[in-house]
Parts: sequence; structure tokens; C-alpha cells
Amino acid sequence: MINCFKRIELTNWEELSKKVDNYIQTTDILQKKYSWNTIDSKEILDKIPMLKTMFLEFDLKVKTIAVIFRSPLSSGGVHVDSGIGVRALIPIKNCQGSYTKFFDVDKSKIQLTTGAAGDMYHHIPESAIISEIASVETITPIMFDPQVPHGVWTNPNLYSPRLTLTIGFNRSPRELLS
Ligand SMILES: O=C(O)CCC(=O)C(=O)O
Ligand SMILES: [Fe+2]
Repeated sequence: MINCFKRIELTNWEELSKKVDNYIQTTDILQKKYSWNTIDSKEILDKIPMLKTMFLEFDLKVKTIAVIFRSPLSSGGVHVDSGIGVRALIPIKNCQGSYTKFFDVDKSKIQLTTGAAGDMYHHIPESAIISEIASVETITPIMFDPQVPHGVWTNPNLYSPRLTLTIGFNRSPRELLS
């Protein structure tokens, strides 16, 4: 099976999560409700320096940062990201009992789509899904391959938005997937 995700030991990630949650409160992300929210990486790295240093032990420099917002009770949205390269995904809020799931799909049915924030991604209609190949409860940091079709299943018992932080690097750390 292809390696689509792996949990990583990321020192002090809970502290980072709290700081990012506080940072999100100073933005309009919760009002706009876009699923993909690109963050000015220079600004957030200045405000939260630990975000820069915590990946150095993996020989990684943080390059792109986005907050993923999912409304309560919204699940699915299977897609392939337009950005290539293995990324980190860090739970921020309301991630307990939620899952990031990976799928085998009929590639001929993938459509390049523009998201609400002008971001490009490859939308995968439900009819294209062949089978689920992996699923991870999003409660610790993972590394994952955003080129493997994936979607988010929120916790049906939570009525507040689910927030995660997705991070791209100066290189694709595929070695962290195996
Ligand atoms: O929040 C998640 O579980 C996955 C988000 C996502 O699609 C991504 O980071 O590319
Ligand atoms: Fe994605």
C-alpha cells in the first residue's frame, strides 16, 4: 500500500496549537468560513517563532501555511491539493473524533476546481471514489501526502468548527511517511 500518512513526534505541538488558535481569533477566518485559508507565513512566523524552530530537527523550513476550516456536520469534500510535496497537518480545535481519510479513486473523474478563496484543488465527485485506503483520527500531528485523494470527516457530536493547520516545506519530506 502507498504511504499516505504517518504520525510524527512534534515537540510542544499542543502549545503551538493554542497559539495558532489565538492567532486565528485575530483574523476573519471564522467569519469567512472558507475551507482553505492561506496565512501570511512571514507574519505568523514572526508572531509564533516556535513554528519556525520546531521543524528544524527534521531538517525542514516552513514555507506555506494554511488553516483548514470545516463547519460542524460537514464531512467529505474528497480532493487532491494542487500543491505538491509531503506536508504536516496539526490539529488546532474540535479535532477529537474527526478523521482525515484517504481514498483510491477513478482518476479520470478528477476535476480541477477553484475554491472560495481562489485556491486551486482537484475536486473528486463521490461517484469517483473506489475505496477508502486509510483513515486517521486527527488528534496528533501527522505528515501526509496531499496528492493522495483525501477528505475530512468531522465529529458528528461537535457543533463548533473544526480547525487544522497544514504546513508545506522547502522540500518534500517523503522519508517521514515510512
Ligand atoms: O484537516 C484535514 O484533516 C485535512 C485538510 C486538508 O485537506 C489538507 O491539509 O490538505
Ligand atoms: Fe487537502
